[in-house]
Amino acid sequence: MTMLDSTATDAAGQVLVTRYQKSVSEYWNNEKAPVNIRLGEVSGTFHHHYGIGEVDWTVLEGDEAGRQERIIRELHRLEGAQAEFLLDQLGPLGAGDRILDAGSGRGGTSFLANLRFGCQVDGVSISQEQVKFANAQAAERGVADQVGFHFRNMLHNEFPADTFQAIWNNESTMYVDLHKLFAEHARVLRPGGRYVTITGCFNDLHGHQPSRAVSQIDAHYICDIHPRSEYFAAMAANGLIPISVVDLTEATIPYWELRAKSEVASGIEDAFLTAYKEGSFHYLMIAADKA
Ligand code: GPP
Ligand code: MG
Repeated sequence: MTMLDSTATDAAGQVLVTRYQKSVSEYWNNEKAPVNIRLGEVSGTFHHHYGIGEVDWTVLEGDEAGRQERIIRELHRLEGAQAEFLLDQLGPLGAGDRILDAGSGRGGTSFLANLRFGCQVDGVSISQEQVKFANAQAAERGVADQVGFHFRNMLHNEFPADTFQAIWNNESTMYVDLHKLFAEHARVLRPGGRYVTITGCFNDLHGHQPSRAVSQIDAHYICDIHPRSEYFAAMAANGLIPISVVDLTEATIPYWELRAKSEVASGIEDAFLTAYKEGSFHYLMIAADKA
């Protein structure tokens, strides 16, 4: 083994601690779903989250040949709207602030954040391929000095305490233990800093197990969707004080209705529509401040 090999192995060993984390990393290293790549190619901003807002259903009208392309553009527009809504919640940020994208995927939300706030953005992902892709994008966009992606674990992110004015998870909390996650976020957030997540969580009003449809979503992504109450319990336990909660469930259903009609549908659309419509699953935005 060369020195380089041993360094790479050691680094990977530190970042990926559990067998579960290794399997999640492997999943995202190999992921090239058209529903993500073709949507990303519309504008060059690649997202790994869903969309919100009213669908322009006229995309279904008109010539058959262009219909699928119009659907893809519309899905991408709704995903962009979701990311912009998340950024709306981050509070006032200046060029001197640092912000963290926990579970940064191919970098979409990070780049939109940098465009809006002009500040330094760090993204962490346990997928080496996603980190490579996102850093290549940063170079291509000419913002590599401001936006950087790291092969790191959001549960031990390796940044010094009190580094960030804002941190977000855009649909990435379902891969980790919330108590560990929020303890780590609280460590690196500056006092008064803002935390925001948009997430799917199961409705534990009537029980502590996820519904069949939610379990199907878990199996599809190899994730572990948390109950709604756990977000607030884990925030409270870690000095993160909620300031705003928005139920986006109604706002995301049209995205899924349209996605189900797309040639890039992945097969998970019916599970989301069932879960949302039967009330066993919510799409929530939660914002909190660090005490
Ligand atoms: C979005 O990623 C989904 C996840 C990261 C995990 C599950 C999220 C929940 C809210 C339950 P994606 O854009 O890669 O998914 P897809 O390929 O289905 O578009
Ligand atoms: Mg997607």
